[in-house]
Amino acid sequence: MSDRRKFLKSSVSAVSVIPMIACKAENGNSVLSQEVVKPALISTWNHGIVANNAAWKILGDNGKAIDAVEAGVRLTESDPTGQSVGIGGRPDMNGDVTLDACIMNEKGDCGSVAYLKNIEHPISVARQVMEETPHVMLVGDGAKQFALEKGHPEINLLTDQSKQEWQKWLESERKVLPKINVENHDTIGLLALDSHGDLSGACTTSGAAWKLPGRVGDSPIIGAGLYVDNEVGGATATGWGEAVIRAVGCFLVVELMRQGNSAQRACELAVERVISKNPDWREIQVGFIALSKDGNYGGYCIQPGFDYAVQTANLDNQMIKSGSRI
Ligand code: SD4
Repeated sequence: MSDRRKFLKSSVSAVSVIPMIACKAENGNSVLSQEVVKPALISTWNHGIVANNAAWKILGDNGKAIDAVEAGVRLTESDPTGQSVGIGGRPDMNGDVTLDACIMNEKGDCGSVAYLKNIEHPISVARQVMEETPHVMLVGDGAKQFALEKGHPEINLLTDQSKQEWQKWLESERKVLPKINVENHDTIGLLALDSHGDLSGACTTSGAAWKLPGRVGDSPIIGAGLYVDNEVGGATATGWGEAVIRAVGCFLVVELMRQGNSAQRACELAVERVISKNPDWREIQVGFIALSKDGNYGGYCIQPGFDYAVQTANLDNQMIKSGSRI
């Protein structure tokens, strides 16, 4: 994978390659915007490259953003080497792998599952909740029953590697708060703008390693781990979910874009909000990525180490090192 990774300097985004045009923000201020770049994709961490490749095939065929984001993150869910998503995810303190996921389309419809066990593709279950039920969120046994009824097979998600790490943790001082950052946080969040100009997003994770049984993070919470507004843009989060929930992080990023901030600036301001709401911010990682309606993108985080994958009509699929507060 690493030879496919091409790092760009932090905060360099489509802004540098797209002609800028002046326009008015909702608050009446003059802001710089840019021509629409579509299709466009942005996703968290280095598994984003593979997810983007799958999503791009759909977008390149004039497919829909919602199909692209689901197809992209399903690959990550199936990869046993990714220890924070789907199969191979690190378990909770009892040794159970529990999955959280949510999805949102261009109409503002959303679906979510949390604390889901033994199902390979929580993102597809979340989409079925969105499209085939009157509800937004199913959790635990109910979510699993729904998934089984929809034909998802029951499988073991705990790989030998994650089991061994868990057993090692049991013999250690058993800290609930896991190590931060790339060592332990690699939820996939994927945002897409399709050739029709529509936005969608998906987010899926096994959550924090060694968490208390029953713990649910930000990733399946609409507005916290993911938010999409087709008039403005979308955002998704990674890192210590408790801190993201406290700031309703992704809704905040989208609202900041609505107020005229670029995707990059909105992520930076949202990280500042997280910092202001979490006195322990130096000990945790939180990162946001965002994609605006015009294909402008950005990302920002607290700790160095976060990177994200971007592919647009003007840019080959590549890793970008996120700017960080520390
Ligand atoms: C959580 N936000 O459950 C997720 C974990 C994560 O990258 O993002 N890992 O808190």
